[in-house]
Amino acid sequence: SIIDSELRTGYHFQPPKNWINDPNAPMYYKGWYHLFYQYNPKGAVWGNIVWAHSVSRDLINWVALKPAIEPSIRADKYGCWSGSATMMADGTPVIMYTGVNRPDVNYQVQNVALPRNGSDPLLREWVKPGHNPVIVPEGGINATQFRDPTTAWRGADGHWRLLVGSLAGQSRGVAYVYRSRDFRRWTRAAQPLHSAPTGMWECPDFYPVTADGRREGVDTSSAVVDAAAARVKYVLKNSLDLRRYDYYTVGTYDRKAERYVPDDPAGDEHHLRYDYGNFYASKTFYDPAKRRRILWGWANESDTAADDVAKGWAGIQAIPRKVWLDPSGKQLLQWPIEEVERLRGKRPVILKDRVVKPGEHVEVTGLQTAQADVEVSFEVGSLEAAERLDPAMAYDAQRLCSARGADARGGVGPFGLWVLASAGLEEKTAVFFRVFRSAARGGGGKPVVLMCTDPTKSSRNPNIYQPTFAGFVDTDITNGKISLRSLIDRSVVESFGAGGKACILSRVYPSLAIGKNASLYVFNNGKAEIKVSQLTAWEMKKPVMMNGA
Ligand code: DQQ
Repeated sequence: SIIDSELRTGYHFQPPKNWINDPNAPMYYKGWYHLFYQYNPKGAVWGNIVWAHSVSRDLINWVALKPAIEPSIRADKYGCWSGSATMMADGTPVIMYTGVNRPDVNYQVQNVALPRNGSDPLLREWVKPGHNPVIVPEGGINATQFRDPTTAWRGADGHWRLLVGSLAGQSRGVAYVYRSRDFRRWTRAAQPLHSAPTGMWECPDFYPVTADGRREGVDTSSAVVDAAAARVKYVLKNSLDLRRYDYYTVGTYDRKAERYVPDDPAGDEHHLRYDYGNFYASKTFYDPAKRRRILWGWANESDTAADDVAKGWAGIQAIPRKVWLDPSGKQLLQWPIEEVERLRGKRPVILKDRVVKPGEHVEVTGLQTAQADVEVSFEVGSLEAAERLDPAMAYDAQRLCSARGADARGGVGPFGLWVLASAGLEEKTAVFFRVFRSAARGGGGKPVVLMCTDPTKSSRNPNIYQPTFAGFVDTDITNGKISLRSLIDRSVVESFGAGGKACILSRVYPSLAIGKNASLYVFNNGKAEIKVSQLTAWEMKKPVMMNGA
């Protein structure tokens, strides 16, 4: 049956049971990483939302503490929704979160919570000062679409600024700016930081990134100083309620006007995403211990709600990713945090210089792959056979991929991995590339790379939602080389194409390809021969996830 304990993830973050959604207020404090998240203490469906709290030394092994924030005041009686943490000048964190204060409609206000005891590195107790709520919807703001405050940043004037996501009119996503001197009295800036006709903006995130090719992160507030010394760009991310994807743009922040301007004027419509799969309501934080910016994101289930109730759990957090600006300045790069490599088993299976002919597939044997980390470098012999890209599909990777899935013979590709494959290949999830020749004006035959995850054969269970996910990879494949990494974890396939230029997380629910019966293959369904220059596959150990409440 679908309700198989073999489908529970091994190394992705999950509490022992119940529903989880958005990651909240990730931070590093006195040697510990903190993760809070939206949690239903009473079941495996969304509702009764509190802030669950876990702590870790390494972002991999976790101790669950008791919930940090639960409904207890008038301003959050009907829900403690998403929010973020900000480090005050003296090093103590403050959490700002959305409270729902009416039972009939989701009327939303913003509240703060403070650690009861800042000398406790685990920050077990949080108190809500009496002056809550600190921000209420007024001046024509839609009170039922007004939530998810960001981490605040400090301007040169010493005042704090933060964003609250909202919807103006029927369809305009908005990020309102609020300013405060003391984190207590907040006033809204006359103009929003940014807006676009994309529907409601949930969980905005706004942060600086170094623009000089370094991978180092920048503290959300220190950019004031850094902007002069190093070149800094800004990223604005919004979670689009209507589409359920996390979109971002890269741009500049005009501090004087308090506005953000995307570099690409069409950027708001161009839909760069953190992940082209199941990944939502994400949030970054600056990790001062390793001077990097880390991205957390939530991946929902794609089985039925009835399955979730039967399993007793729903929702996972994706493996935390380091994010930095691509040297081109046009997009971000993402890579699983290095700590995850500590879970790799000692003896990886390695394949070298293995040619995979058109129509051929090669099994990777000698290890268990239901819970594995696989890195592959491919080399395409010739791009001659690349299919012509239908201009009508040139901006719609997803449509292109569902029309030309893993089993549709192509020219250059589809080639890639079959993961969580059953012995007779009745079940398999394909993660692959397909190279097209651009027919677009000026595109002049330029190779266009599509990355795709095709789960349409992932389970024999008929009641599963199996969406194909895809994105274009902005990489130069003229030398024939491209890489792929997949983190496979029983019901998760989390893949990174071309060194993190495109990422796709997919949830799958095999009925045969579970536990020891899950296999891994390299496949080639194109006309062009491909070569696996190197494939390294590791079994992944289970981290410690214990209860410390
Ligand atoms: N989830 C929270 C909201 C947020 C949404 C409620 C995004 O604060 O807008 O659980 O998934």
